[in-house]
Amino acid sequence: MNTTTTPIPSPVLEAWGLHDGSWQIIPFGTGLINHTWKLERGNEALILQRINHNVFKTPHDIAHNMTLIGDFLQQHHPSYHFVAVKPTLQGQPLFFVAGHGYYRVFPFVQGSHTIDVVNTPGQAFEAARQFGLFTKMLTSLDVSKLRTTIPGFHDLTSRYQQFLKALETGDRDRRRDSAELIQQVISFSDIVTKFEAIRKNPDFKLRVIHHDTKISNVLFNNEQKAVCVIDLDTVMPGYFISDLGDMMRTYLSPVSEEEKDIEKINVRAGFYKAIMEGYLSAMKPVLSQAELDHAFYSGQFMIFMQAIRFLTDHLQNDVYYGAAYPGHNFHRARNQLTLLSRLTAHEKDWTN
Ligand code: GN1
Ligand code: MG
Repeated sequence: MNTTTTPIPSPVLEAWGLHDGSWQIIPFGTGLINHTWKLERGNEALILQRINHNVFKTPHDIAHNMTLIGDFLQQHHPSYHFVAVKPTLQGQPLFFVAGHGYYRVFPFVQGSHTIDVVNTPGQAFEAARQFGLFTKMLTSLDVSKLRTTIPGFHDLTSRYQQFLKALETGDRDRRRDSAELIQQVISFSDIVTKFEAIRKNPDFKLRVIHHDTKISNVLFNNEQKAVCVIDLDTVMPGYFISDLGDMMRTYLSPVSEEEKDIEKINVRAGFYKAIMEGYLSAMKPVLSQAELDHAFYSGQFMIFMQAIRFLTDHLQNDVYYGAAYPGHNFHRARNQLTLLSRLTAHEKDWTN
């Protein structure tokens, strides 16, 4: 869990020559996994991040992927604004401090801003188009050259197995108190069966997928146009359903996964349309018919997987996501299962 009080060891600032006291250091962003700070001096700005080593066990694989993608884009799409890391004074992409972990620095893209909540269909369209363009531009990059930064990250089958295991081994009281949510998860298990079919279907291509397409991972300019995507740690081979689906998961409802009042959760039809139009404006030429036929399913896939991840973590005493209040991951899971039901209610209208 991201806390804002974590100090930055001085060798880190020294590694990039940022230790002369002239930089103002401010905790930044809302990510759950890594720690992020913004460094400001006059009109200069940088982003410093500590990579969560429990989650990303091989940070050099992230650096490898970023170099591969950065070089490919530089060669084939030089006008794309790829945010490459700023190397240390020694020319390294990462800096390791024993007992603290791996750090890296990015330039802050001047004139850009991020948003935390999708308020208009135009924002959804812009973001979806950028995530689509990202994958499309990288279509001819050999995905087998990319390293897997989190094994099994969006493997729904294995996530479901972890959930079933937590039903046996998780905290006894939490299992009892979660009985209703557990039943809801089980009632949606055909989403796993469909995923298994996708994995066996040769018409589903492994592509360069972002795997975390929340709106705060898109940089917007002052004209409210999306410029590029960021937070590339989970970029690795995957299926398009991960990216399209995570946008449905995070843009459709006016309230986020943090909302405890499930009455406020709602699927906004205009935003569904905007996500689809934005994503397909980039990706339609490269998707197969079988992939296109699973556009709606992608939302169910991602919302279900996130519900399982939150509920599994709750049953396992919040070891992965942490909890800012008792029952935090229970409420997040309940939120996601509500969203899944509300999306599924549109299944007949939105699939053809
Ligand atoms: C984590 O750290 P953050 O917020 O970018 C998680 C995503 C989840 C998300 C849920 C590496 O992303 O998969 O969808 O929380 N990232 C990892 O808010 O587990
Ligand atoms: Mg992320």
